[in-house]
Amino acid sequence: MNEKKVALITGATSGIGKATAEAFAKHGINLVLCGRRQQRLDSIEKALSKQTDVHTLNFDVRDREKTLEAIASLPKEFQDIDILINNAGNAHGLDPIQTGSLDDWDAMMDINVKGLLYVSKAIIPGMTERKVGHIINIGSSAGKEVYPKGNVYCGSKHAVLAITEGMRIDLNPFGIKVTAINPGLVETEFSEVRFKGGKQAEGVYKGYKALQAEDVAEVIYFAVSRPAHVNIADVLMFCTAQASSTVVKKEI
Ligand code: NDP
Ligand code: 8X3
Repeated sequence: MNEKKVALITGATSGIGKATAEAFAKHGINLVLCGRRQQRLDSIEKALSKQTDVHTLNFDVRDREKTLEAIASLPKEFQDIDILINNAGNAHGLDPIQTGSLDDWDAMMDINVKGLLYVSKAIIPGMTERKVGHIINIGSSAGKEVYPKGNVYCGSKHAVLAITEGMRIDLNPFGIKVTAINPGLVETEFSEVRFKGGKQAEGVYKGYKALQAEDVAEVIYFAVSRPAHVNIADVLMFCTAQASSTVVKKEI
């Protein structure tokens, strides 16, 4: 019997997901790493296979059938997922509601909310059957506090928090832990995606030390490494320079 835990991480090709994969590999957790960029999946698999067993899955979480098929295709040794990190997601655009783009809105609701649900749908039945498991949903400070022009992204992350709380209640009879990790500003590819590679992204992390992906990964590992009777239900974490979604002390 394989006694090592298996974690499935969505959005493992960069930022918080990749840092979490690295932290888990260091602690010998076997990994199912998901994302759409195959080259990155290959190079992360190559690096982390030195420390633990790794399997990769390439699918877009917006595609319901592909998501369910990919997870159903897991080889036997990776099928029993102990830890699910629902991390894939991004902001798309930063516009007032009156001029926001329908494509951006679709992307945020389809990836951040519906994608999280599709992945969860594929994995929860195994957890309820085995009466064990830990689901960590990566929300955001934007899921607790709305900021100007954040409208739909904040809405998607408020939905993630509500879904997380609902999961915790519904899965309580099965002994499954459910955790919300809600970071503020983290220096990843997030702003490049939000601003579609545009110049605006360059200034986001300037003039202060933002959270690094590794800072969030450490908290995620802390949550998954608590004793069986302890569940970290909800974490809000900021860098020291950030006090709220709109208050950030910058030295410029
Ligand atoms: P990155 O842009 O660095 O990483 C996003 C990850 O999500 C990538 O691995 C990407 O992989 C994956 N992803 C995006 N869209 C899809 C899709 N349609 N299907 C499958 N995978 C997808 O950003 P972060 O690491 O910062 O973001 C990770 C999570 O953290 C997100 O949910 C984000 O909302 C949240 N967050 C981020 C904060 C920040 O300031 N950075 C703060 C608070 C929360 P690929 O492109 O290969 O598919
Ligand atoms: C990411 C943090 O403040 O850019 O969720 O929305 S923020």
